[in-house]
Amino acid sequence: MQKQSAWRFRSSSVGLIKVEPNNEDYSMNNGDFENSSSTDLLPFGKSEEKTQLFLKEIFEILLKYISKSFDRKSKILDFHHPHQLLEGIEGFSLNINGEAESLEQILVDCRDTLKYGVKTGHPRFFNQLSSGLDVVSLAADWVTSTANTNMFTFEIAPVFILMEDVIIKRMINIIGWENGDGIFSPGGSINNLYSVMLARHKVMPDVKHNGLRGFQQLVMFQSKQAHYSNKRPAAILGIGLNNCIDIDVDERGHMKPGDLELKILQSKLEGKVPFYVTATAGTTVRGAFDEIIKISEVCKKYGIWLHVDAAWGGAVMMSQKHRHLVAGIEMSDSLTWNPHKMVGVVLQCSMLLTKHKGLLESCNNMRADYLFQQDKHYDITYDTGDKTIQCGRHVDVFKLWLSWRAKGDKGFCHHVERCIDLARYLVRKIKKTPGFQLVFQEPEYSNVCFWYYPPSIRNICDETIKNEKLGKVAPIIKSRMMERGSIMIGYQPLGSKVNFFRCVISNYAVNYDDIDFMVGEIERLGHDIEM
Ligand code: ABU
Repeated sequence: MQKQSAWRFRSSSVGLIKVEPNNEDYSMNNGDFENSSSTDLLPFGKSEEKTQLFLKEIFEILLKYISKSFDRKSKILDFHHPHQLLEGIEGFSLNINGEAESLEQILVDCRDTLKYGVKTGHPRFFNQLSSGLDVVSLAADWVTSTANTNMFTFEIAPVFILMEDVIIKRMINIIGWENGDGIFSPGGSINNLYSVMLARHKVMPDVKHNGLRGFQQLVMFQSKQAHYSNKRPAAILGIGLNNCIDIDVDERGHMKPGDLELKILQSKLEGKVPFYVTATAGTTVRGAFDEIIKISEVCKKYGIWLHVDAAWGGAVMMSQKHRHLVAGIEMSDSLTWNPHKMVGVVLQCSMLLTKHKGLLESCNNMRADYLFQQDKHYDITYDTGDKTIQCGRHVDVFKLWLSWRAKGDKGFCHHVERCIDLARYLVRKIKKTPGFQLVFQEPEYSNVCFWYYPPSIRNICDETIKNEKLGKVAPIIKSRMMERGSIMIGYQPLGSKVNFFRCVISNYAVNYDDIDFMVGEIERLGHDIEM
């Protein structure tokens, strides 16, 4: 369906000016997008003006969306079921029918795409570890996309490659390693995979050329509450999920070092080679921090690689007040950190860091001589693409670099401390609000896990029946949240705990009123649930 754009632009001696649709100049100077197509834009149409008008219109759409994202009166989402979106709503069609559409339609498509999406920057979006809409890193993403380059060589991305080097060196310093290396990749799961590859390459470098046949069976370990991506490398790398051993956690959700040592010894008795342990800094559901010092002592005793999955919790390194949560992090061999989570850099921005300089290169290099020529006229150590498992690699560093420039260490520190303060406020609120119950008493980070008991189940004496009913409450409230579009919070079971809400605070736009609103809204949406 064709729709009209709200604003037009025309050129003048002072540049492009915005013209309202009924302005008399409009018909003469508008972009006439209805009768234009992509071939009227650069480089085809030789029309710099048309290109500018089109992009200004896109910019207007984005500005409106950004304002709405921060507006508490606007809905977080306008929920529709998959079949409704596929069938088309108010003319919004997902079909690719092979025809070239007008630029007017392209603008409408952009507007509709945002309209039916989720405003993850909204201050009442608590659904994921990554939330918020950081304006500086958003600007960086626009700059990055405009540069549209690739991170494999200094030759085509000189500034971004050096920025990556600068950021990696700064992180090595913050962690407390003497030396090291790192890479940005598409997310924490890939970086956890990298770390297993490095650990295996260190202990069995010949696997790279000869494959696994003839080598002893490797075994790796992580806590029962570690992120699932810590296990997937076992499947990908031929280690096998059965050789990926879960370690028990204590009542705070911390991996038990004693159980780790026991299971390492068991694997050795079976003739296997324990080679890799993941400690988690900020577990996905409850935000627990494994005790790195104790785990590193076990790893050191048996010569095992220690990886810290700090994708979520690594941001505490920016705060003197909370850094104690990752005490001993300098004893790790590698670390994953996602600035797109707690410090709010726009997606995606994730890095793998290791203290073993040169290992990424020797593990992954393929020496493709069409790309990584050894006889270039500049320092080819900056052709970092051969350290990765990718070829093409998106520029993710600039979002973090620019954000750090704009906010400084202090800005990141405030971000983490504010989110943790808000979470503690929510804990206090839950403790004193009837019908709410914390799943875990004293959260370490900004994850707050809780149940809501509707009045109809509060007085049930049989705990089994009560629990069974309780497990159905969160999914019902979640569906109502999404239909109303007022708030979003995730839920899940964990071990023997039935479905509970996990509120995560990582958005700097959240304030104390939003926390009050969340508790009130859950009550409004759930008080009448009868089972
Ligand atoms: N990479 C894990 C993120 C999952 C979450 O937002 O809960």
